[in-house]
Amino acid sequence: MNKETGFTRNGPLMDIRSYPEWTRELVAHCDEHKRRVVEHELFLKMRDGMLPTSIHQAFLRGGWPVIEQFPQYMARNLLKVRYGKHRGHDMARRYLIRNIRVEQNHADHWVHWAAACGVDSHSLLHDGQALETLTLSHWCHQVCDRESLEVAMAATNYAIEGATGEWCSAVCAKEDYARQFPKEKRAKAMKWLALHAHYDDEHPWEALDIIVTLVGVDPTAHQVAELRHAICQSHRYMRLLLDHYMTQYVPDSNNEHAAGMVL
Ligand code: HXD
Ligand code: FE
Repeated sequence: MNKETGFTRNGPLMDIRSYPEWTRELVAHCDEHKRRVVEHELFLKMRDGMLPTSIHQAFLRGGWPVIEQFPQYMARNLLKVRYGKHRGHDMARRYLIRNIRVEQNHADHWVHWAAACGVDSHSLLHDGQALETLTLSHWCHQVCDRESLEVAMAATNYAIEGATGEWCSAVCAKEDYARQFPKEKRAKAMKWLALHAHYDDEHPWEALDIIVTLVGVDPTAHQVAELRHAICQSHRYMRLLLDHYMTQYVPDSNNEHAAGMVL
């Protein structure tokens, strides 16, 4: 590694000022795309407990392929790692192995969330999917299969998990959503959301730290452009999925909007 251009973070993990100037510009640029996901109407309606049942259930089904496959995207990236090759590789190795294990439980929590919303696991696992929602999972496979460790981690662990932490926090910011579930079923139904809603969730920052360590303080314009494209592309595909469901939006006439009402 060229010592002149190598990056070792000195400041706090979750402070953008701990990263080189190019990183700050990248994050600022991509945040605009992330915002259009996090503040999407579907999530606002979900937060307010006003998402029609059919859209709510379709969203849970449509999100499933990415949930199910997420550890596999990470496994593809783990295959790119060479122990001792570079400090960034060693950091990625530790992060990916640890988080593949963590994601094992997340798939179960999503299944429980869907069940609490009236989506049985058979239909979750086997029903056909709209093309507009499959594109996110296809993109994740493509980018993790074909692109470098840093670009693929930027698209998945940074972009998708980063935006997800924020939309989950938004949905959990008020009690309205949780209250739709009967008290005795609430904790189980809310587990996936609650786990991803930690506003201080370190995962995307850890991914960013690894990405910056891999490319260093002085990447080429091409490297930065590739990272920017991968991150924004993930946000665009997330939005495509959300837009697809909201095109079907018609307010429930009898106010039977809530997840709990499905039960
Ligand atoms: C969003 C729909 C528009 C898909 C969300 C994907 C979130 C992936 C989060 C990752 O930690 C995997 C998981 O199951 O928890
Ligand atoms: Fe997760």
